Amino acid sequence: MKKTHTIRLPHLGEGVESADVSEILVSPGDKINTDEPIVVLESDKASMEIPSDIKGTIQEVFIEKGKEIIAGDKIVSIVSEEPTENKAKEKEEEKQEETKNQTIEKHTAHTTTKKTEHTFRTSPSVRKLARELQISLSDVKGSGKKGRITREDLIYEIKDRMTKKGADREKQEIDYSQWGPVDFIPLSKVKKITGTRMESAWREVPQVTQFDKADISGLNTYRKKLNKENPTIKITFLPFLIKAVTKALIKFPDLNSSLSVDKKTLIHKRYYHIGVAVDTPGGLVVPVVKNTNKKDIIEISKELEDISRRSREKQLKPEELKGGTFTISSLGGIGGTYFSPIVNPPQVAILGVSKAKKEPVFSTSKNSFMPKDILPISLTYDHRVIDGAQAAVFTKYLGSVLLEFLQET
Ligand code: CAO
Repeated sequence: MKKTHTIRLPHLGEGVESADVSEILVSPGDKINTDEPIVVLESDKASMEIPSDIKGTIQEVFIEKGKEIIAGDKIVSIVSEEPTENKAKEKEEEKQEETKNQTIEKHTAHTTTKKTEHTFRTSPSVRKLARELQISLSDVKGSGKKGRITREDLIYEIKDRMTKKGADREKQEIDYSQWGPVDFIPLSKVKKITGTRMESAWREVPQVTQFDKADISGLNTYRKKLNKENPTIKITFLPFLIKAVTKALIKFPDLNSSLSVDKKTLIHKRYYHIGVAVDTPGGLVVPVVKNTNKKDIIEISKELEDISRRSREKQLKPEELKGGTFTISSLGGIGGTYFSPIVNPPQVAILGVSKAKKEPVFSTSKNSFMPKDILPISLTYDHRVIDGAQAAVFTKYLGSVLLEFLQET
């Protein structure tokens, strides 16, 4: 049986005699559920929503936006679709609680700017459920009008938490000792930091590695000559690589760049600061050799000797680890043929260098194989910025620059 109910403005709390209608959320003909808001009121101390305690269809709206109303005034009439007597009592209790909450809010509104549970827009039943499940409403994203938290929003938050909890459970420590003896080795601070950076670089940067070989026979002869002329310093392959890479970066500025945060702009850097991966007992550190376009092989060699020693002695200043535009990771002193280094964001490329070896290379002019010093190089690049063809052209050009050192001998 259908029944018409009139919703009146309840008593708003101590000291609040009236309120202005700031928003009317329903119109005649609208279907409304219990707990759904009908109107938003603003008093001089607080903003509050008046929910319906009846499920039905709005028949008439008695209030006007901007007008003041007082307790007892008619708000709307609703034609109910089912008997509501049993539920009405329960709803009345919740309504009283809501009014109590609003009163608390009113009292705290001028005393603090911190949001309390009462300041979030939601229905009493959602508020009650959140309280029972010990979920703070500040953690729930409201999808309703003016950020109102609906029952579905709360359920979504609960599901989200349950999924996360499930994932955490999957990550639970495995008891490896069940299969044999184990030792627990705490990671060094540097290793932990490197791990986090590598993880995010791997996740965020779509990276590809281009492998190539460079003939460094001439460079090696020149290096030996320089070493003889400068007996107080040790000149390895690395300073030559730094110089050659710098020349290549000047020619291909995309590789000496960073992507803007909104990923819409490429920032070309017109300075050349090369990071060098140094293996230390505490883990990997990457000090930066600055302005490599303005330094010669001897200056870079001295600087490399100094920073690799201070890296191992943990004597680097934080400034010396910043500002790199490109990185070189050399495992040439150790061995291996090729490896794929990981891009060091916000840089967009990194060069991996492996151990040079004598290899037979066919000479068409001599129509025979000649022994050459061949350096394996691997360029890993951010594929959002650099295309495969660009990377291949870069490594080819780098090879030609390394070959040019032949002319210096
Ligand atoms: N091919 C052949 N020999 C090489 C070479 C190469 N590509 N690179 C270096 N060598 C030789 C050097 O000439 C030197 O030999 P001599 O003593 O006969 O001259 C010897 O190997 C040792 O060199 P080095 O490694 O001490 O010096 P470097 O300038 O080449 O490198 C540094 C310096 C700091 C980069 C290096 O010591 C280092 O720490 N490398 C490890 C970097 C690393 O861990 N990268 C991996 C990052 S990803 O996990």
